[in-house]
Amino acid sequence: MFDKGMFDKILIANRGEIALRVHRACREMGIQTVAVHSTVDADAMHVRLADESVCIGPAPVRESYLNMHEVLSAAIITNAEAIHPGYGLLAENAEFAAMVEEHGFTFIGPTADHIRMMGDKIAAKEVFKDLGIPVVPGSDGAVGDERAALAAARKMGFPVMIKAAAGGGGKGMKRVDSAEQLAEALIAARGEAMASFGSDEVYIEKFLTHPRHIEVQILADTHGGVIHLGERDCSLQRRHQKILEETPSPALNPEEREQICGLVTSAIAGLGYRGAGTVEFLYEDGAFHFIEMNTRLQVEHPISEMVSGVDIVREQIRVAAGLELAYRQEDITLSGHAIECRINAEHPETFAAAPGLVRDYHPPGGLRVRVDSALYAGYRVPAQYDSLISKLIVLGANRNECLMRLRRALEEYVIEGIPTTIPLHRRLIAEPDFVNGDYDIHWLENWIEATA
Ligand code: MV4
Repeated sequence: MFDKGMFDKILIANRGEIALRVHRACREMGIQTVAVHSTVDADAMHVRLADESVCIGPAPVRESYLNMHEVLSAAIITNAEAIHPGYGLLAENAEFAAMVEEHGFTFIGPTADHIRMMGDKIAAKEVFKDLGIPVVPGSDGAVGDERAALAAARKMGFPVMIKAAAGGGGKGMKRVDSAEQLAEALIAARGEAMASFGSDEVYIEKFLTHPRHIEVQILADTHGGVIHLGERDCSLQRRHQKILEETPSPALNPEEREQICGLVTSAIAGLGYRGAGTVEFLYEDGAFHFIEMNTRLQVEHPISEMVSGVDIVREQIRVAAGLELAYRQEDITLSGHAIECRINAEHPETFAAAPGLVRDYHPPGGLRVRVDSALYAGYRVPAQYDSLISKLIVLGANRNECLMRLRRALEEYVIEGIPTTIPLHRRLIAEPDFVNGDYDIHWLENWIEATA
C-alpha cells in the first residue's frame, strides 16, 4: 500500500499550521510523526495530532524550536529517520541541515551546500546568471569601498539599491537616489547587515521602481527529474510580509509563463538541486529579473497545490527518501486560479499583534475551499510566535470565480475572541485595482495608507 524505501517516522521541527500540514502528508503516506514543542505549545494542535511529542524547551524560539541540539536529541530518543523543518525557524539553516545528516538522519530539503549557496545572495545571482537566467543588473559581486560603490552605481544609473549579501526579506536594504546619498547609505546598510546577519558584505543593484514579485515553484529529485508548478504573484506585501498570493499571476500571458518556468526548470536541473524550491523574480515592463532563491517549502505553497493537484510536501518527502518525483512535467496540468489570504492575529487597521483566547471558531468550507490552520475554539494564541494563525485558500475555474468564492468564504469565516486580518481581506478583494489584477509591490502599502 505504501512506498518501499519510505521513512517509517518523521520528526516535524516546527509548530502551528505548517507542522499540521506536514503531519497530514505523513499520515497519508503511512509515516509516523513526532512533534516537538515548547512549554507554551503543550496543548497546540500539532502536538495533539502527532503520534509522539517531545517538549524541547521554554517559549522563546532560541531555546526551543531553534535549538538544534534539542531538536536532534528529540529525533534520537524517538528513533525518527528524517526531519522536516517546515518554513522559517531551521528550514534554511545550512549548519542544521549538515548536522542532521552527520547524525545519520535525513534532512527533508536540499543539501547543506545548496542552502548555503542560496543564502549568499551574491553567489546565488552569479550561479543563476551562469545558468542562463536574467538577473537584476548590478555590481556583479560585493562592493568594496565607497569609490567602487559609486563607480558601480554610476555605471547602472540612479536610483540603485544596496542589499546585504547575507540578507533577503528586505533587511539591510537601502534605496539610493543620488551620488550624494551613497556614502551614508553604504555605512547604514553595512551596519544593519552586520547587526542582522553577522556579515557586512553588500552589493548594489539597479532599483526597479514598479515591479511585481513573481516566484516559480519547482520540485527536483535525485534522478534528474525536475518539474515546475507555475508561478505565484506575491506582490501584495506590507513591510516585506506577504498578505495575499495568487496563481497564475494576472500580469503574465501564457507565453511569458512558459518561458520563465521553462528557463527555471532547466537551471534547477543544471544545479543538481534536490527538493522543493522557489525562484524569485522582480517582473517589470515585460522583463524578469532574478533576485533570490528560497530553498524551503513556502507559506504560500498551497495555491500551487490547488492549481496543479500536486502534494508538494509529499513530493519533498519522496525525493528526500531517494525516490523519483511521482510526476513528469507532461503529467501536470495547471488548471484554474487560486488565491491565499494570510490571516494574522493582528488588528486589521494597525497591524498590532493581538494574541489571546479564541472563544469561538468556525472555518469556512465547501467546494474548493481549503483552510490550513492549527486553531480551535478554546485555543490561546501565544504571544511569543509569528502572528499567522490561518491560511484561507480558494480555487476557482478562473480568477473571477475564485474571487466570488473567496468573498463567500471570507464572509463565512468566524474567529471570535481576538482581532484578525479577515476584515482587511474582505476590504481588499472589493477594491477595483485588485479585482483588475492591477497592482505592483508598492500598491498594498499605498492602499492601506490611503484608506486608513
Ligand atoms: C528590489 C526592489 C527594487 N529593485 N531590488 C525586497 C525584499 C527582497 N527580497 C527584494 N526586495 C526588493 N528588491 C531592486 N533591484 C524592490 C524590493 C521590494 C520588494 C520586493 C518584493 C516584494 C515587495 C517589495 C517591497 C519593497 C521593496
